[in-house]
Amino acid sequence: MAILPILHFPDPRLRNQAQPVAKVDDETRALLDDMLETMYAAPGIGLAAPQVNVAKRVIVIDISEERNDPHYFVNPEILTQRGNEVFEEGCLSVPNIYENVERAAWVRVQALGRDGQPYELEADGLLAVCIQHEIDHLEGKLFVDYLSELKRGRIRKKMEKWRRHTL
Ligand code: GNR
Ligand code: NI
Repeated sequence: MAILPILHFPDPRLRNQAQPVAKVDDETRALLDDMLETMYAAPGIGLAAPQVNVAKRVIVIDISEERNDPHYFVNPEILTQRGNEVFEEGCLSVPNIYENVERAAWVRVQALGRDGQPYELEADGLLAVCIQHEIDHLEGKLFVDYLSELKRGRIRKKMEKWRRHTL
């Protein structure tokens, strides 16, 4: 197990399209385990592989208070979505920034689990938000892309300043 370094906006590597995983093997499971450890340490409620510089369609999520209910998503696809809901989002790749984003209120998602078996999951509330946020990362999309050009520019400036002070 290992804690992996997280890329930060505006790193261009966050903009790459992630590639499907051909087979859930021991290497994939090692990635899932490292991502989960990295997410818990951050701490965050979700993490997508591109955030740790791995261009694969792999996501981990745990929205539980107790941090003992991990969800693993390999090659996730949203099958159905319904409704709209605004939620204040943050992102481990855009630290200290929180902004409202509108997404589907309910999703049905299909993915492979840690064992490589396909499964489906229905989600609303925070889990639905998080699934959509993480799948966006696989497309090279960040929550700041839903904001105005002006806001995104301000966030980019803040991030560059934060980087100079903390890294
Ligand atoms: O830890 C996280 N919290 C969060 C809060 C509201 C909406 C989305 C998220 S995901 C984020 C972790 C992260 O950046 N995942 O990509
Ligand atoms: Ni994120």
